[in-house]
Amino acid sequence: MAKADSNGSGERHTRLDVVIVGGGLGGLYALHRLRALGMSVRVYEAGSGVGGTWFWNRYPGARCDIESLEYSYSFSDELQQEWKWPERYGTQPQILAYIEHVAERFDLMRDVQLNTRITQARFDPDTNSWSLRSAEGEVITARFCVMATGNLSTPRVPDFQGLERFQGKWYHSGLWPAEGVDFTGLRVGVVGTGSSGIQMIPLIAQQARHLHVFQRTANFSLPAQNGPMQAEHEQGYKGAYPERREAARHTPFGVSGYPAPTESALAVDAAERRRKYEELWQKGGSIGFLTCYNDFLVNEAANETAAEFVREKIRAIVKDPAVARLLTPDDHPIGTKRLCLDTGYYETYNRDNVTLVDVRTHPIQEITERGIRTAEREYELDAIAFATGFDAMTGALREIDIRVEGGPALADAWAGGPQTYLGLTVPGFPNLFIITGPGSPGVKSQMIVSIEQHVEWISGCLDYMREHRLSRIEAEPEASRAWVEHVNAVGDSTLYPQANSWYVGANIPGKPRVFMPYVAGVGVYRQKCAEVAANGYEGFNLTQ
Ligand code: NA7
Repeated sequence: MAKADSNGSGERHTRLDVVIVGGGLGGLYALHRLRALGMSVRVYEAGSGVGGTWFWNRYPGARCDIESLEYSYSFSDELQQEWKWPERYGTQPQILAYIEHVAERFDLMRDVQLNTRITQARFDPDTNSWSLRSAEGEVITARFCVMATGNLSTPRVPDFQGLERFQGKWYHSGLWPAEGVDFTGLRVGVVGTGSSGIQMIPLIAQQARHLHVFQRTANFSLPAQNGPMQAEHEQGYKGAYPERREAARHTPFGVSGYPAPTESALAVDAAERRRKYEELWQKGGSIGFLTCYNDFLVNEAANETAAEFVREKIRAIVKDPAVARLLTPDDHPIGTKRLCLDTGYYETYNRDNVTLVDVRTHPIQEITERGIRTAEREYELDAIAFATGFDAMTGALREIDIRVEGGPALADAWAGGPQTYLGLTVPGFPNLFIITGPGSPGVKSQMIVSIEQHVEWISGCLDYMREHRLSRIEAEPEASRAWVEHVNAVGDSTLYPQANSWYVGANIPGKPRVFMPYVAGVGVYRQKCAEVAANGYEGFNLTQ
C-alpha cells in the first residue's frame, strides 16, 4: 500500500516501492505488472487523463500507422479477443478509448494520479531510494523509479521571432485543444510535413478557405489504404492471435507477418521489384516496404529502387509538375525518416485552395501580426498549425532534473548523447529504469511490443532483486560504453544516420547528432535482454 502523510511543512509525502512517471501505454502496463508483484506502485501523469501520446495528439487525422490489430496490448487474451477495432488503422480517439478501457478493466486508475508533473528526481545513496518532486509540491519516495515519459512527449515550436504578435490562433500538433479546432472559412498555414503534417493537411484542406503548407523538406509517404475493419480479416487475425503475437516479438519491427527479409533488392530484376513495390503500395502500410528486401535500409542502390518508385507515384498523382517536383524527396534514403502513411496527402495538392510554400529556398523569417513572413513574402493567415515535431526520445527525460544527490543531472550526463545500458538503465543512476528509451528499439518498432518487453524485463528484474534481498541495481559504466558503441555500430551500418530526422535529434538546434534507436531488430534485442537476465544481470552491479 502507498503511504501518504504530510510532513511539518504541509507538503504531501507519499512512500512507495516503485514510482512510475507517465500514464501512457508504457506507464499503465508497468503499473499493472508491478502491482501484480505485490508492490506499492503509483503512476504520476501530467495530463488530465491517461493515454500519453494518444491523449495529447488530437490534431485532425491523428492516427496510428501500425494496424490496430497489431498496435494493442498482447498481455491479456480476453482483452485482445473482446476489443473491437472499427478501422484498419486506429484513430486517436479510438486508441484513447482503448487505453481508457484498459485502465478501467484492470482497475488501474486507483493508482494513477493525474494533473501531476514530476519536475525533479533525486537518488539518495544512503537509503538507496528516489525522491521525486512534483510541480504541485508533492514529494514521492520510492526504491525504484520507472520513467515511462514517452519519446514524443515534448512538443517543439521552432523559435520563430514574433509568434507572440500573431493576431490569429496557433496550435501545435502535440498540444491540440481537446475540443478540436474548426478551420471552416479560415486562411490556414501548416508548418511541417512530417507524419503529423501529412496526416492533418488533407483534412484541414477540406475545411479551410485556403491552406498554405510551409514545407522545408519533402518527405516520403505511402498510402495507408485505410478502411473499415473487415469481419473476416478480424476473425482470422484473432483466431491466430497467440501465434501472431509470438511471431511479432521475433521480427525486425515487432509486427507479425513481416519477418526478417532474406533477399537483396539487387538480386531481382527491375520488373520483379516494380511488381513487388506496386503490390505493397496497393496493400498499404510501411512495414512491408521496410522489410521487402534485406538491403533496403543498408544499401543506397537497393534503397534507391524503392525511392524512385515512390517518386514516380508522386509525379503521377500531383498534376502541377512544379508542385510535384517540390514534393519529391531527394535528400534522404526512403525509410530513414519515419516512413509516413497518408490518406490522400499528395492528392490534396491538386486542390485549388491548397498552396505549397517552399521554405527551404525561402525560410520562415518571422511570424507577424498577420501571418508568416518568409524570405520571399508575407502570407496572411487566420490560424497556424505547427506540425514541427518534438524534442524526441530524450526531451521528456532532460526536462526532469534527475540526479544522484550531489552528482550531475542526467541532462548533463547526456550532453554528448544518451548513455544507457540496453536502453533500459543509465550508468551512474541506480534503481532507475526507462521504458523504450534511447538505445532500445522502441521508436523503431511496434511500440507496444517494445513496451511489453521492457516492462516484463523490469518486473522480472525487481522480482529477482526481491528474491535475492537486493536493494540497488546500477549499470556498469563499461557495460554501458560497450552497449552505446554497439548501438552506434549497428546504426552506422545502416542508411538511417544519413537523414536529418528526429532519430538523430536534427530538428532541435544544438542537440548532439547521435542516432539514438537500436536498430538490430526487436527479436535480436529481446534475446540480448533475456541473456543479460539469465546470466544474473550481467553488466549490472547489484548490491544489498
Ligand atoms: P517530425 O517528423 O519531426 O516533423 C517535423 C516537421 O516540421 C518536418 O517537416 C520539419 O522539417 C518541420 N520543421 C521543423 N522545424 C521547422 C522550421 N523551423 N521551419 C520549417 N519547417 C520546420 O514531427 P511529426 O510530429 O510530424 O512526427 C513525429 C513522429 O510522430 C512521427 O515520426 C511518428 O513516429 C509519430 P525538416 O524535415 O526538419 O526540414
